[in-house]
Amino acid sequence: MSDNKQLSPGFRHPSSSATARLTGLRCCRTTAARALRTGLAVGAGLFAAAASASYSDDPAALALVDSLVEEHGFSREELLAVMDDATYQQSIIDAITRPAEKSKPWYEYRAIFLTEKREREGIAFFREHREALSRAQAETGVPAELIVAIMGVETYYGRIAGSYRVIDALSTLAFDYPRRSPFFTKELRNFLLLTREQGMDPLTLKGSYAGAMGYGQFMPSSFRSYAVDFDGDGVADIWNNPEDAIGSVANYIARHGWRAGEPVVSAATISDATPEAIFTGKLKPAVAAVDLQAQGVSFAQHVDPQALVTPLAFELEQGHEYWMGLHNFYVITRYNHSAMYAMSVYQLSQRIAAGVAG
Ligand SMILES: [Ca+2]
Repeated sequence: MSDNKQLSPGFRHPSSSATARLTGLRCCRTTAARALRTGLAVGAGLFAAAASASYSDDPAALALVDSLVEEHGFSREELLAVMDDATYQQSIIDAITRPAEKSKPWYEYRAIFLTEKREREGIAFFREHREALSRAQAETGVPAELIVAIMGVETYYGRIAGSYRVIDALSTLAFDYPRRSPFFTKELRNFLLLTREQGMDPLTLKGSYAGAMGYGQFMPSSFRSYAVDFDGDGVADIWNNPEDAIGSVANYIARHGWRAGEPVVSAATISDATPEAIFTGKLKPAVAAVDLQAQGVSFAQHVDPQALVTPLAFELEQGHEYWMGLHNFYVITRYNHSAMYAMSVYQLSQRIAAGVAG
């Protein structure tokens, strides 16, 4: 979730804290576009409407309020107050509609995430939170260094976790971005539910322009499914409490099927006889290792011949490097649906583990 245009848990669209922070123009909170939307952009009325652009008079927002009142027993007055405070942000629309960057080749992508600085900060984070990380690993089987690496790639270990109010991000995208309105309306609903469940103020929580929150950039639906109160104080605070963030990321990975002790990838070489068609671009392992061996693929590590793998070709400045992704590699892509994302996280995790041990 950075300028790599990747996704937050549960988020299926380009998003990223890093992208959000690159586009954090806060000058235009209320704009002519919002005024146009409200149908008041006539003469001086444009500025009057722009100055008070909230969502308490928006029919779709009112429909959401109705359903939360009816189905979940919310106070209508309280929800209307929230919607009145929720503010359209043109910069959020600008960020989500920005043309997707040309996807970077691996050698450029890894240069963003596999840096000495990120490695150094990861080692420090690991040492500082060793107790919580060990406990999370013991309870879930997810390696401590993997938990740290995910937070490192997502938010620089919680340091850069987004500066938009979540209520503004989700309201703007739910009610003023028709193409993704159903998705973001569902996330806004989950956000209002989770803040009530956790006793949090929906008007103060911060996140990315797409509403991804905290150290691990959870979308609200992911929060409600996977966030945990890992220090036992009664609240799952993935924004300010690294212990809760650690437990939550571990739980997310565990619940997506992590198999403790199994490898993630094997380096591989191919032969002249290996058909290019084995590189399907699919993330889910679907071919038995033994069948790939029959097509000239050699595995650098021992892999169960019957294990399903997915062949991966990563572009270097010259040529490619080849990897065979195993089940646990696929599990990492459940956090963010990209092979380069999963490989960056994995390789960062290995560097952090080596640094902590060394
Ligand atoms: Ca807690």
